[in-house]
Amino acid sequence: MSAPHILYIYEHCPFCTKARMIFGLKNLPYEQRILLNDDVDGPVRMVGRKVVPILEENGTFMPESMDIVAHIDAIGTPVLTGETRPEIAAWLKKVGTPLYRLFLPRAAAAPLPEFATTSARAGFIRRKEPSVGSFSALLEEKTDELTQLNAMLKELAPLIRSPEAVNGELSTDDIHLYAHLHSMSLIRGVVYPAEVEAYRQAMAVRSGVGLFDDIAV
Ligand SMILES: N[C@@H](CCC(=O)N[C@@H](CS)C(=O)NCC(=O)O)C(=O)O
Repeated sequence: MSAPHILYIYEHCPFCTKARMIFGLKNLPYEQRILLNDDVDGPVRMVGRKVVPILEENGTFMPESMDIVAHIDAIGTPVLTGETRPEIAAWLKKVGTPLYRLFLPRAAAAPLPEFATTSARAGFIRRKEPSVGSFSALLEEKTDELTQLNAMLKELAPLIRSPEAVNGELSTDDIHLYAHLHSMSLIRGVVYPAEVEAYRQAMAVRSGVGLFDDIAV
């Protein structure tokens, strides 16, 4: 029998990482369908706008990553039962700006299925480059953003209570944190302190969402 859930995603999309993670954390099967980045009609037909992730369940469609996470977690015994911590939210907020600036040009260059056609890749570059400035400058090996990111990872290390769950028990903080670290894994030159590295590796296995380390630019 085919899986009762279909998830429409882009591989580079951090919100999609969040939706994918909950299936792995709960050990539930799902079918993943990767849309081309310039496929407008597909998502519009499903949810009325161009957006991913989209969850299909019994012919109905649900957007919004954290709604999908909550919906799937409610099946059987929930796993995201731990408390969240404000210091994790604060760290995620802070890291967002340098991460986004370094991540976008690398996503645009990566061999990802959502960019399998020239028009899909070109459209992404056209839409995203104005928001962060020249992609080529941000692809330099040494940038202020990379220095900032590495300093911030040193601050994250002591906040990690266990490689299995940032707060000791799985919570939505793990969903947000691993989605950030997953995006970060596309950036070459990032230095992961031991605690962060242990967490990344454990969460990759537990969530079933593999890191981009092998294709980092
Ligand atoms: N609030 C939404 C945001 C989803 C989102 O922004 N997805 C991006 C991809 S990372 C998207 O589909 N953007 C429209 C586009 O690429 O044209 C969620 O949490 O699921």
